[in-house]
Amino acid sequence: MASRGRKSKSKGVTLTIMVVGASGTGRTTFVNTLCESDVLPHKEIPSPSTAHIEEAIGIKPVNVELEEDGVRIALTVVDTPGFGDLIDNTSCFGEILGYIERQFDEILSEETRIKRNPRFRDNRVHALLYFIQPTGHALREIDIELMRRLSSRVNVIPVVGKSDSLTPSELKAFKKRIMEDIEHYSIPVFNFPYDVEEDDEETIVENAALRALLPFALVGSEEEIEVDGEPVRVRRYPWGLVEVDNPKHSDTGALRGALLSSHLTDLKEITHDFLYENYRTEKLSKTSSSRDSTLLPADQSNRIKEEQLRKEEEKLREVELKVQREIQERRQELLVKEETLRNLESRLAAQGLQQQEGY
Ligand SMILES: Nc1nc2c(ncn2[C@@H]2O[C@H](COP(=O)(O)OP(=O)(O)O)[C@@H](O)[C@H]2O)c(=O)[nH]1
Ligand SMILES: [Mg+2]
Repeated sequence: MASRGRKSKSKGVTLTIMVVGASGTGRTTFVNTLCESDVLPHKEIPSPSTAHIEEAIGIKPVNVELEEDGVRIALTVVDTPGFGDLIDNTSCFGEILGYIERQFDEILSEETRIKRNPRFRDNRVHALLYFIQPTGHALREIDIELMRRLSSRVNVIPVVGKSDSLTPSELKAFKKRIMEDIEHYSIPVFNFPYDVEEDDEETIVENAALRALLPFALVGSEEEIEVDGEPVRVRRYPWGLVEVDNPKHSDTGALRGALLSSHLTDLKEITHDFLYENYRTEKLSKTSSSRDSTLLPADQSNRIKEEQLRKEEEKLREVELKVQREIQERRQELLVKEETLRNLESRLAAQGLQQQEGY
């Protein structure tokens, strides 16, 4: 996408982010770090007697007002039950995908209403942060499967949670393996798409730099200390401090900037123009076969090409509908004329009969 997310300064924008991943990967802490306040509570460590409760709690979005670069952002954060908390992870996954699709369904039904509901809220999820455990190994099969399935419905951004558990060289190798897997399995994650021919130099450089950081190495903390009179969010260890916003320590600041500022508009546009549009087409065409063979482009630039193709197709469809409508109108006119003719004929015939009888 070409445009950078410069939005009008005063009006404010909305954004919805979802966090998904194994339990204990630092999702809740990250959300509180991003929002710079404790918006999400930490749940108790699940025990066999409480494990069933989380299932009943389900997915609850939380709203928070933020300001980034002078732009007011009404941020909605959707925390999800962690994989591994429950014995059956498929129900957990179904709940997450179900939530995302339900927001699409709501737009779909709102769009088809004759009278719009002025209080309608668009709750579509614009970015899903998929938390990978900092194992230093490779992606697990479940991560590959879940990211792949979620990618056709939402912008998936892979992140490594609690990345301070790995040394810089371990982290570098881990990131590399993860991206190799993502490429190998053609998982269409959000990769800061750009077009070398169409986009301006600044966008290309910025997007390429963010792409090179994938998966973002995150560090979260709920503790702030003062350094030279400035608040700094840190994790405190006997051997030193990890500063959340220090680019030498983590990619947390880079991800925040991308989500809340530079790529906010891109994420929303791709959600509406591509992901939602695909869902709508599938839903409306109702061909069950199209469901599993959903377009899963290996690269974001394919998404854009597909989007253009889709628009062409839509135009063609419109022309076809228009022609059909015209044919239908002509047909109606013809029917009316035929009817008039028949009436005239029968009247003439009746007159002829009367005249014959008159003689
Ligand atoms: N080392 C490290 N630990 C973290 C980080 N973020 C969270 N934690 C700790 O990991 C544990 C689980 O974090 P939590 O945010 O509740 O994970 P969630 O289950 O994914 O929501 C807590 O003890 C956190 O203090 C991090 O960036 N680095
Ligand atoms: Mg949590």
